[in-house]
Amino acid sequence: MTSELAALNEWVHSVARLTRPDRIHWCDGSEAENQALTQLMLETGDLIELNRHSHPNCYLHRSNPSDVARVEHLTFVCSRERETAGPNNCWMAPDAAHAQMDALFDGCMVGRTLYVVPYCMGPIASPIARCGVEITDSPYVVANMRLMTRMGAAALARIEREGRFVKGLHSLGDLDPARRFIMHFPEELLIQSVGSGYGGNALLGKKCHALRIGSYQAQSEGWLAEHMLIVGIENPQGETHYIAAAFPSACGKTNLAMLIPPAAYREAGWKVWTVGDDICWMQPGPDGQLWAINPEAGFFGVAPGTSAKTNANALAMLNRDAIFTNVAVTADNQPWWEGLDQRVPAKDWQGRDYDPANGPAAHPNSRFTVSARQCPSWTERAEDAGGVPISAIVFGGRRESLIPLVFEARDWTHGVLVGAAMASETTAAATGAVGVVRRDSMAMKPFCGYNFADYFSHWLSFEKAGARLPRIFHVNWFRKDADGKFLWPGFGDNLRVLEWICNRCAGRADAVATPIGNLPDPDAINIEGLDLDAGAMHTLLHVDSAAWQAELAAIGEYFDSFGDRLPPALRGEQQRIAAALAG
Ligand code: GTP
Ligand code: SPV
Ligand code: MN
Repeated sequence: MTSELAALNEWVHSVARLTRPDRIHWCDGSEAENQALTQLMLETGDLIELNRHSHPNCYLHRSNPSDVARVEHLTFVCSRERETAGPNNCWMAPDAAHAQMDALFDGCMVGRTLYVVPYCMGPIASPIARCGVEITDSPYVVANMRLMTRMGAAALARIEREGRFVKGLHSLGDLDPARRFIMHFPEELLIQSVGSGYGGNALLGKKCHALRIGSYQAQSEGWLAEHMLIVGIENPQGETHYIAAAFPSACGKTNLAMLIPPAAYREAGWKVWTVGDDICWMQPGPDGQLWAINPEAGFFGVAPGTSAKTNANALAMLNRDAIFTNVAVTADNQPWWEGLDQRVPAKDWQGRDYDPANGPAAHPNSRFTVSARQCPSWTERAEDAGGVPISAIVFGGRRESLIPLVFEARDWTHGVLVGAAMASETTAAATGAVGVVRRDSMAMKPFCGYNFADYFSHWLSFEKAGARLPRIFHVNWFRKDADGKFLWPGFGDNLRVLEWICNRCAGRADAVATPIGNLPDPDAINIEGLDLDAGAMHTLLHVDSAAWQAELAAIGEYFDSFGDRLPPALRGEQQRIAAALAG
């Protein structure tokens, strides 16, 4: 055995001595292994087979009703110094966190199997990719990691070659929320999670590794780990622009990543290519551009609202080889959720006979897990070791008022301010109140593994000699009228806005300069064929100076919370815009 594998082996055995599993299983990612695990989960009830005619090889998992979303208040960054974690993270001293976690892990796998899950985040051959090993006692986690990452023998071979990997230790524990913690030790490249089997808390390659530990590594190594989709927009001339877009959880990344162009655009020859729907790792190439990979291999997407009308590509990939978590089922055992169609479900997400008095049939944060290759708009470019070049970075939030449909930052520093100042209404993707506007810088509030002030400085540092950085934009698909109805049709029609963005990148579209940034000319967005309310475009592109002055003051207060660590360039930018609005 090489010394690299010996080190991994030693770690696995030290974990086994603490957690005392009945068995240890090293995952190779094979089909035979997956079938055996599926069989086991059908026997234990962890999985329920769905209608094998309409949905072959699809399964339903019902999680513990207290364990259905990420838990930000139980998620910690345990850096040596509190200031390294910053005001944007819960912090615990590493020694205290280790003592607490060791007590919870003590004997937690008695009677269970310990699975060793080697995985690679990104194409196996990519220099931007990074490996990890997750130890877990949940076969559901193994099955999901197999879809979401490059899991098994190939990842283990890369680990053996490189000797470098992020360690993740996960146990379901007893699923009691009082004994649930998701701990990150960035200086040790270590993640420990106990008491939850849900997505981002338990599939440690995703938010824990690819974003929290990833962002920490990216800061010291000169790259970016972001909560962004990556999509290619090909125009009728065959020119493709890759766009990376950061929207908070449940704010439209999966939908935008696999958008289907409106009929007239399709007929004209527009195409949309999906590279990623949640996470983007990018680094400057020798040509000065930012090159991006999707570190994931699958989608863990929000089910409610997914329909033939809103996201036909998603529906098309969900009729085979998929895992559904906390959705409802119809009388003939097909998966169902609110917004799918007019059928009435038979059982709700908890397996009870459906009764509207109990609330939605599918949990609002119910999800599907599926291999990215099943998406009709998926592109082989997602396997490119070097990634794809990014033309535009787009920030966006869920804001019923104030924020225009689209605007463009004047330059990189302004763009970093636009990202840092982002705010959005909270959603069901995390526990807690829904619909409350909060600052969510770069959609990374729950995911940045270090102090936001240092993260903003890191973003600013990309502007240097030779850099050919993407243009930065902000969008808002969620403006509402006085009756609470969305003003913009959204979904496929968002391509109309992306068209303007691509045209700006290619130097083909005009813009109107305002204190908050550059907005499209009123007729620069193609609204042909849309049934918009009179005045909708005016409202969507209006800059309300008084309301924006209040917003800039609020952004200034938010920046105050980072004290002296805030980069002065951001403060200067905020003051400059505030003055321009007042003037
Ligand atoms: P995470 O996986 O949690 O990171 O979420 P996400 O950002 O990928 O969000 P997703 O695309 O799954 O969308 C979440 C919800 O927003 C779904 O219910 C969608 O139907 C809805 N949604 C997405 N795009 C639009 C849009 O353009 N307009 C409107 N009104 N709703 C949208
Ligand atoms: C999100 O909440 O942003 C998700 C789902 O993408 S989770 O994997 O739970 O983080
Ligand atoms: Mn997400």
